[in-house]
Amino acid sequence: MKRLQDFTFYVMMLGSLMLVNGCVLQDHKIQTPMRLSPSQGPPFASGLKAPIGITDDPKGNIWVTEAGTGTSNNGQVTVITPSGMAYPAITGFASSISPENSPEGLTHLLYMNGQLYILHGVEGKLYVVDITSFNPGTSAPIVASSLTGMDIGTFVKNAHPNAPDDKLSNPYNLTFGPNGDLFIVDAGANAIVRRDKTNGALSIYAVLPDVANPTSPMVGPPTLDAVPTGIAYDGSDFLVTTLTGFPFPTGHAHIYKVSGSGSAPSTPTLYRSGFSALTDLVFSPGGQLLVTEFGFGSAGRIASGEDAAVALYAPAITPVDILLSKTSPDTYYVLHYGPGLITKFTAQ
Ligand SMILES: [Ca+2]
Ligand SMILES: [Ca+2]
Repeated sequence: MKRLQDFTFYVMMLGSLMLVNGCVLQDHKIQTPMRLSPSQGPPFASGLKAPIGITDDPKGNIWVTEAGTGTSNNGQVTVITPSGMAYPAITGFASSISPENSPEGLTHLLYMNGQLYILHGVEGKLYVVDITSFNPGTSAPIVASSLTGMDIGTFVKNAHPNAPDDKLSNPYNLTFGPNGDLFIVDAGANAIVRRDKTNGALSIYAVLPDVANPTSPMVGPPTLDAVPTGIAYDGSDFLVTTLTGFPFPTGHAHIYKVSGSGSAPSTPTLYRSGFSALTDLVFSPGGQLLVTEFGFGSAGRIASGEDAAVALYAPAITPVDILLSKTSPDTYYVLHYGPGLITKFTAQ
C-alpha cells in the first residue's frame, strides 16, 4: 500500500490561486471560458525537470517548482519573465527517486506580498522566501541550503488524520484562507492542514474521505484514498480537487467543498463528481471552476469544474497546474509534468 501511495505522490500536483488578486488587478472580458485557445508557436517555457507547480507575481513573472531529476539534489524554483526568459531562482533542493522510479521533492508554491511559499513534499517542509529584491537575469540564485524550512510533516504524521492507514505526510498544495492563515492540502495524509498566520501553529482543518473503489474486488482495495491535489478559497468556502488513488478509476474523481467558517474538523461535502484524476483547479473571473485532469486511462484535459462533460482543451499532456494570470487579461498558464513545459492559453 505504501508503494501505491508513493506512486500517487508524484502524479499529484498543484495549486491554488489568489482569486481576489486575479479579479481586481485585471479586466478580464471572459467571465466563464467555454474554450481555451493555445498560443501559437513554441511553448511559453520548456525543458523543466519534473515540474509540479506555478504561481505568478504582480510583474507577470511565472515561478515554477521543479522536483528535479532525483539523481542529485537539483530540485529548484525557476522564474520565467513575461517574455519567456527562464532563470534559476532557488537551487539545490533535495530531489529523490520514488520507489516507482520517478523524481520527487518540491511540490507546489504560492506568491503572496513579495514572498514565495514553497512546499517540499518529501521533506514535509514549508519554505518562505522573500523575493522582493530578486531580479530575474541579474540576481544570483538563492541556495536552498541557506533556507530554513518549517516542519509540517512531523505534526501531520503525529496527528494521523488518515488513520487507520499508515502515518504519511506529503504537503502538496496551498492557498490562503480565513484570517490570512495558510491552508495546505496534504496528499499523503488526505487532509487539509491549517497554519496560523501569527504564530505558525498547525492544526488539522478537514479530512478528505475515502471513496468506494468501483473496480473492487478485481483491481485495488475496497476503498480509495482521496489524495487531495488542489485547493482554492472563494472568500467563504474552500474547493478541493482529488486525484483518487490507485487504480485511478476514470470518472470517479471528486471536487469537494469545505466551509471556511466551520469549526475544525470541517466535514467536506461533495461539490462535483464525474472527473478523472484531478490535479488542480482555479476560479475563472466569474467564479466558475476550471480543472486539470492528469490522464491515466483517458487523455488528460482542461475541463470545466462545474460540469465534467465540458472540455475546455483536450487532449492535454499530463497537466498538473492551472493559473489565471494576474497581469494579462483572459490569460491562463498550464503546467505539463511529463514533457516539462508551460503552455499559455487565451480564454474564449
Ligand atoms: Ca493553480
Ligand atoms: Ca484509505
